[in-house]
Amino acid sequence: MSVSQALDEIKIGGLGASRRRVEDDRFIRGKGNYTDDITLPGMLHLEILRSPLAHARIKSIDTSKAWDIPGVHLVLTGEMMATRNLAWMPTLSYDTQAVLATDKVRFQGQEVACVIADDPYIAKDACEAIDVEYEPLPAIVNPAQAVADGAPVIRDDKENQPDNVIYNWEVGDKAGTDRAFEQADVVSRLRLHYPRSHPSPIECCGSIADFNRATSKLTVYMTTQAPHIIRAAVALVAELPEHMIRIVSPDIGGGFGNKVPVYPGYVCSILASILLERPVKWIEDKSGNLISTGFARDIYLDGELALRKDGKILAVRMHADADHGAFFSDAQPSKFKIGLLHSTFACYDVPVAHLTARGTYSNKAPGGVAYRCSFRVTEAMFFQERMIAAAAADLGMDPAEFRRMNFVTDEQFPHRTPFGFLLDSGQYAKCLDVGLKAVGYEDFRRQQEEARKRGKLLGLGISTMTEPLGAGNSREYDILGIKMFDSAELKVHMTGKAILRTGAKTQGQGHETTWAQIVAHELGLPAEDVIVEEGDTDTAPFGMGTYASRSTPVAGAAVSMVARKIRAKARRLAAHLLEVSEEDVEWELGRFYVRSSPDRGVTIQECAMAAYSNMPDGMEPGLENTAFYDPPNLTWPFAVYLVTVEVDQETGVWDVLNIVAVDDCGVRINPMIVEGQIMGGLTEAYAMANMQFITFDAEGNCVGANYMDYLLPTAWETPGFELHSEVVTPSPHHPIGAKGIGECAAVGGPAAFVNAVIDAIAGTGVRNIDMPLLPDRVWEAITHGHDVSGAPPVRADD
Ligand code: MCN
Ligand code: CUN
Repeated sequence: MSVSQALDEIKIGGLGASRRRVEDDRFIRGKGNYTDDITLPGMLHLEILRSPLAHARIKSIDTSKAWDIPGVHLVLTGEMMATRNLAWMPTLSYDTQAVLATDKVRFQGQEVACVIADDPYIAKDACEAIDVEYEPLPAIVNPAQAVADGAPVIRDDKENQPDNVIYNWEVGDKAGTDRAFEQADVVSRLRLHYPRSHPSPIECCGSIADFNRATSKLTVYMTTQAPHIIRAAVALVAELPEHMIRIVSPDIGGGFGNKVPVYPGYVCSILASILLERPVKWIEDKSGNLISTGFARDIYLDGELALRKDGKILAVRMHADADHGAFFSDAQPSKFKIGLLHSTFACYDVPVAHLTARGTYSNKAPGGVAYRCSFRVTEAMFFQERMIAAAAADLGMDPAEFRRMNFVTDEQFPHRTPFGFLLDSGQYAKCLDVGLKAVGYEDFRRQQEEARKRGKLLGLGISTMTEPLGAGNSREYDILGIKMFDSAELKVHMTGKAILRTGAKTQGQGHETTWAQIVAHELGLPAEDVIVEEGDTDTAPFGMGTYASRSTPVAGAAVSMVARKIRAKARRLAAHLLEVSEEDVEWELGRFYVRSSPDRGVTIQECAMAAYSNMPDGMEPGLENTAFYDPPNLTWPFAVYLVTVEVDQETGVWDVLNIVAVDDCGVRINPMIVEGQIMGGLTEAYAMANMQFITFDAEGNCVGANYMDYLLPTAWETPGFELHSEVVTPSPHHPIGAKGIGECAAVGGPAAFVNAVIDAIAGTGVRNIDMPLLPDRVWEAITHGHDVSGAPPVRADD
């Protein structure tokens, strides 16, 4: 793009414009329309009774006192759900999940019963009036307990499930990897636990189901990141005809993966509305959200690198033990049981690798994937970068140099990884150079030496990452057999104003702003003339929703493609208006002109008017179209994050001195929004590394299901960031060269913080401290010179 073209684009709010977020007008003024803002005539309220125990047999449930409370309309139990075949529902990972418990409770906070009443307070009181008699069973809170001899079988509801193992899975070349290890000069090993973490968006989950007996239509307003998938799931589970189901995602107050899964509350509100023929609203409270929904991670990683003395990586060997909680309900679209964990080491040129993974049940809320993650890529990159740091230390090599010598080089793209992924493009060494310069690498190393002499601990952590973003393509990715692609529909009105709808669903990412910018880029219409709508299955074209930072790679590409279809028709209209043949018409941003006399031209707006008022003979009127986009490959953004810290030896408290981020996500549609995504991700990364403590004791009690332990950093705690955008490697297969960015900093960030703290205490012999790096853990590591595990169960004195 020439400079004058780029300036023209900025003028109309096109590609590269840091256009202000149009959605913020209503958000900042308190005029958003969230699920809980919606009130329907005659609406009732649903509250859920949750299990206080992690594992127990249900001996009896007495709901009589709850029914007697004035204002109560319905009390639902598992037994009643079972009469409609709804006590259990299928999960997206081909398991089953209890909607309301029947035989047993399997995690603390599990849904046992629910009450529908005139208001939420009556419903809550009535929940407390329900008597449940439990017979406690021993609880399992980690994979080692799950597979121990004599472990109680959590899923005794299932046939052919004699133990707690969900799957054993492997990928890669075992024999080749074994051979490479035999030839290694040095073998470096690391084990760690990536703790449970929780997306905790500001808005909790909720739904309003409204079944209209007269029309037989079910409308559900709900907090979902993927409305069309929910419509398909409701059609299957509730056996309702698909065209009689309308799912509407209004404004969403943050998703972060929390709003991908299907929760029992949604199902109960739908059934209650069908039974009562009135709208039923369920809005989760904060502790309900923290204890029962969408956990992520909880994985034990153990790996080895085979290394040559000079630093070349010869092979990677890795084992993962994933704790999925009581139900295998991963909402991920790949056929790989462990998600995309095997994207690990993708940015390094590793000749051969082998990964094994085992998934187990435990007495915890279901979880595994889904917190700014692209399905375990977060764990993959964390392990990779912690392992790289440990290996560099074992070799006595500079960690930056060690990375550089093992990177996939610019000439190697497209690059096939040993686990089978195909990397599209990147300039890894260049990003690293920008980062090292920005952080003042050499200088910092000198300061660190000097500070150490004075007894002060400074550390620098590097994390580099690449991430497979944009599920699918449809050849390899599907959900319950529905192929992964996405869509956009563009209607250009006669005055040149337009409405764009996509199958994605923004939850704060800014689609209403950025999609209009893509249309502006493709058609030359000012972005402000394009409104964007998502989230209503009755109006939006079919799409798979927003997660895995797939919106830009897939729905965003569909926006480009539909705009190009519109432009192709506009060209025929222009030829007609200019009275020349189509071949003689040239395009520049917003205008067609005659090649031989550039002064003779028509604007895109004139073409729009002609589509309704002056079309050539035989042409179908109107200027509307739809595009479905099936990407040929994932997009692979790259990033380098560098963090410097100071650790206080006396207390184990650590402070961040500096954070430098170099992100290459290809062409940036809106640089300001991209920076916002990176800052948000780094804030979450910092929170996970530093302060977010949520775990389990030996009885399976969830410790930290509150914002006193599971801290959300505010502007006060959050360090400042220095962001760099000078490296741009377009994705070769994306229509505008954009790659995803939404998760990168949350994926790659955590290792930079941990590496910095471990670097600061180098010399103590400590290889690992599990996140969160709470002061007592860091203090213990320094004082006793040993690794500190954060694996549950927590000790009684914690
Ligand atoms: N963008 C851009 N140029 C690029 C890439 C992206 O301008 N090269 C813009 C996009 O147009 C979009 C935003 O950046 O406005 C994020 O785009 P993308 O990377 O495509 O990610 P998605 O829109 O698919 O968002 C999903 C991603 C995920 S999976 C999680 S989890 C997460 C995240 O986004 N949840 C979020 N960021 C979040 N940000 C907010 N505010 N709220 C959430 O719930
Ligand atoms: Cu994995 S969390 Mo986001 O993909 O919705």
